[in-house]
Amino acid sequence: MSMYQLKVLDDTIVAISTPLGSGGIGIVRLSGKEALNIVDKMFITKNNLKPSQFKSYTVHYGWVINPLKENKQKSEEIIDEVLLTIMRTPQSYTCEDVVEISCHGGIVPLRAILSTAIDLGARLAEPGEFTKRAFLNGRIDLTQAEAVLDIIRSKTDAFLRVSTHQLKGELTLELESIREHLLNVFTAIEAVMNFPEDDIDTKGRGKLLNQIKQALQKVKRLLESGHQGRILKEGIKIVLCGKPNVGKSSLLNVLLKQPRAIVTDIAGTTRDTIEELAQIRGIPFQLVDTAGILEPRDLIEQEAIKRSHMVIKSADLILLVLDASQPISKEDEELISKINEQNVLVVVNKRDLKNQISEDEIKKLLPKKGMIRVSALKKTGIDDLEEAIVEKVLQGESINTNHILVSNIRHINALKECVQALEKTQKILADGLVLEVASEEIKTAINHLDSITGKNVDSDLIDKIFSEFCIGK
Ligand SMILES: Nc1nc2c(ncn2[C@@H]2O[C@H](COP(=O)(O)OP(=O)(O)OP(=O)(O)O)[C@@H](O)[C@H]2O)c(=O)[nH]1
Ligand SMILES: [Mg+2]
Repeated sequence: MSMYQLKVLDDTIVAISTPLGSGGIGIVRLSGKEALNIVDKMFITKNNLKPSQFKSYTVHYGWVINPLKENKQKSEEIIDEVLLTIMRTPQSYTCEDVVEISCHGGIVPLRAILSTAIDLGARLAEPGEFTKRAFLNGRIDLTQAEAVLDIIRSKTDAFLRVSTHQLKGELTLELESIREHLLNVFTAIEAVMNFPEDDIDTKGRGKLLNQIKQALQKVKRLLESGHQGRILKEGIKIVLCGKPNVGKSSLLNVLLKQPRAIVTDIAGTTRDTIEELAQIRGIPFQLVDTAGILEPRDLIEQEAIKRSHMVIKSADLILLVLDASQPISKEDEELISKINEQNVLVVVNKRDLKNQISEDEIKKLLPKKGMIRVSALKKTGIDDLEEAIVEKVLQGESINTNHILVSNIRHINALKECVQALEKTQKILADGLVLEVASEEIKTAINHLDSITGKNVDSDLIDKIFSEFCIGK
């Protein structure tokens, strides 16, 4: 057990756990040894029972009072009418005694209850401190704590599903099974090292190699899922670019299913970049419309061009919009040369008009980029466009949210390190080199796995992870 886990958790924390604003219900949550004693002093019921007498998992109706206000009539001490939920240690969110006070969801009652609890000896919780206690008390591991944050922040149903799997501990289970595998190899090598007289022969090394290979495959599979996991978590930035008047803004509106950007037949309608979030087949997208202007006529247009260039560079996927009713021009080609290195999907718009652009031309100018014909005006070809976008983003794979998907960059980095260490081990064993070095590498690989679950991380990292949470969680 690290120093960190030995840190005493003997103070009692309190926080407002619901968003600050008006709502039907607001919740103040307390956790710690003194939680029940503190609430005893600030809660009254008709039958005069005290919260410390209540059974776990029971709910009680009553009033929160401020016992510290002196010389007031009893009615004036009352802060709010509340329901009290009791969850006793160890079966609670934090594993400690937890009391939730559900009051009316307004800033004033919430703050008054909070400050009364603080006056009675509770300490204002740090961001994520309830979840941190659940981790330090061993109820959840780090991947599960991180899943809590992912659930709160998830932008799509698909990512919510991924996160709930992680919260249930499925990633942990997989990591544990890999760890066990490696531990077996480690023990086998250590045994040989301790009894050098029965040094392993080629056959023995082969067996160990095989086990390392299996573990490596599992780690790599997890790592590969990181691509999809990241997409579901972070979303994809799609930038619409093209000459003026080709229909970029019209297309943005169609994809958003709402008339967000101004559309006119005047070239240079869009000047500022316009950004909106959209969900296409469960994947979160940030759609960005840009100005089509090529030759600035004034300062505003100059700035517009600068902004377009900037977002184009940061795009995960560019939709290059062309106007089917006009032959490809020098301006189009100029633009193409600027984005050719990036991930591009060609969208030939205005397919309702007489076509002037052939597939061969596009293939020559933008080899292997993919092309789709649509009409933003008539809203045709949009399904195919959405499919092509998803295909481009997922590179032909489909997302299965019922599998373990690694989505956290911290996990991905640790898995990469683990792969490196295992590949080194493989090489050492295959080349018949010193076993000591191999066992060191396996230890390194195991340590990286342990850093994911939180078995082996330093306290600074833990503090950093939980500081990203909101207060009250
Ligand atoms: N016939 C036809 N017209 C379209 C289509 N899509 C857009 N338009 C028209 O083309 C004109 C320009 O559309 P916008 O969406 O403003 O074009 P843009 O690319 O955003 O132009 P800038 O903002 O100036 O760069 C408008 O008159 C649209 O109605 C289409 O699929 N078919
Ligand atoms: Mg526009």
